[in-house]
Amino acid sequence: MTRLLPALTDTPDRPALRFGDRALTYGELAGAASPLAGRIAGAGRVAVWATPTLETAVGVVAALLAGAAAVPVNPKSGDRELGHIVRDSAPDAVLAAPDAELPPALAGLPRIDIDVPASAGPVDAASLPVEPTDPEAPAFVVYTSGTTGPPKGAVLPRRAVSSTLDALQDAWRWTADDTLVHGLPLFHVHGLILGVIGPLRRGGEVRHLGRFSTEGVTRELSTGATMLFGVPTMYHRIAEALPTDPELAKALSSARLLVSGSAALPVHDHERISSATGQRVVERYGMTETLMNTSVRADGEPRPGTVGVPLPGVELRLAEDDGVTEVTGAGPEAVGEIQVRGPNLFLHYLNRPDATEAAFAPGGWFRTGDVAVRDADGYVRIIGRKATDLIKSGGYKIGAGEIENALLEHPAVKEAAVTGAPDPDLGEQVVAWIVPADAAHPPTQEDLANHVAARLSPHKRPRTVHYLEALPRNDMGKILKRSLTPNG
Ligand code: MCA
Ligand code: AMP
Repeated sequence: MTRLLPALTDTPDRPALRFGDRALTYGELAGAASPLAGRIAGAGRVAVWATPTLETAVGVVAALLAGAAAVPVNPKSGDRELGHIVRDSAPDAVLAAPDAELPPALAGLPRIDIDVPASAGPVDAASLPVEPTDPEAPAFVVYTSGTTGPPKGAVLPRRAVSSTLDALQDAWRWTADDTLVHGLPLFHVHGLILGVIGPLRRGGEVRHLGRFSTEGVTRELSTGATMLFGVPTMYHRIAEALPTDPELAKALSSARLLVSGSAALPVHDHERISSATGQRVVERYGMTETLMNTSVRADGEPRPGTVGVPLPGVELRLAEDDGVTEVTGAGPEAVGEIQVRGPNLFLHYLNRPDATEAAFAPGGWFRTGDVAVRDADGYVRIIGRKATDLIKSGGYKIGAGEIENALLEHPAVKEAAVTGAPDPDLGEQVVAWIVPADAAHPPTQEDLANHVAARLSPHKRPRTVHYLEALPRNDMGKILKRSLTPNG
């Protein structure tokens, strides 16, 4: 495996990318990315200011061509989060759209503008940069939250990217004739690796909505798009809109494949969508560290409430609480932590050998922390997760500890605990429990939300704040999060 994206030179006239009214064929993409790759040749890692734009896609393709690991950065990252990512990943440069204003945390890095000329290319194969031949060479460093501390950078090798995308080709019958539409952010695996590099590896087209809307989905699926990717919040919003939006129902009915992932899609939303459109949403299950593990197959039996079966090449087992004994049998009693092994796995967490070691069980099994059961025919049902301090909100993974630390830096906060609460739209929402420094003058909810958004990211902000006189603690002083219920 050398070329990750053979269509760059094999099918130069076919459409590759469309963001709003700007589009590139494969030839034009090669023409824009190839000189940029030349400019970053020799770099170990490059940060990519990952706005939902054509420039981000071109920048990432250039990094892949140059053999530099791309570190996609959330352009809404607050100063604390961004400072950590820049220090930890130590990129050689930052790639950004020419009109992007970069915050001070990135000011110390050489900036390379991602120029997308109105017409460039095609480029013949011999003139493209020589990509790394080592399948273990890092392709991406993607930051992901843990229960405590700042986010960890998962180092993803080229073979993880190619193997996961090729397994999805098989599971979803994904071809160059597919046009994918989505409005996912481009700084996570879902929107970037699956949602941009996925179609480019197949030689098909991706149309990005800039931001998700049911109108955008309707427009693109009515004008040639064949596949939709989204997080459950997006499918929930679709399900809510369907009863009063016949055009949306018609557009979805015409799609070849609707895929949901990043969190569980409630059965109720599955049912509302299938009764209004005749389509079954296909769920797949993955993780930043493992890329994709399982999926309902396009040619398989849809089974709402499950994430399907292991993808080709992925080994999956359920492990007992000791983390090593395999759970045998099937059915609701055979519960265990999902552990996976295969070419889809990351290499390690950047600068965190301790966390990398803790993430693996003997034999190279990666501990996902997700708890599941299996149907007799192997379909996996995720029923929970081991860590209560991880929250999935809108498909984003959010660590409670990271938000607690940020809240404790607010001068009006004496003590803080963070939990997740069920939310019909976001799946879970971030809830903060605060002991104010001065009970007579507690900080407002808006103040605390802005404080967290400015330091970490807007999606990590608490959506609900409860004020307490003291946090419930056990004799050891540990916060009893299970006692933190609105009526408790
Ligand atoms: C709101 N905003 C603020 C504040 N409040 N900004 C600063 N300070 C504040 N206090 C801004 C936000 O930045 C945003 O701006 C806008 O207001 C709305 O924000 P929010 O309310 O958070 O948006 P939402 O409508 O609730 O978002 C729902 C969503 C989003 C669109 C579904 O959660 C989303 O895109 N989720 C996708 C997550 C994802 O891709 N996960 C993949 C990771 P603006 O309007 O400008 O944006 S998981 C993964 O990759 C694995 C491998 C997997 O399995 O897929
Ligand atoms: P992240 O670390 O942000 O990549 O998120 C990975 C986590 O998202 C997994 O460990 C699961 O908890 C969750 N996840 C992803 N896809 C699904 C799905 N289809 N159903 C349930 N949970 C999912």
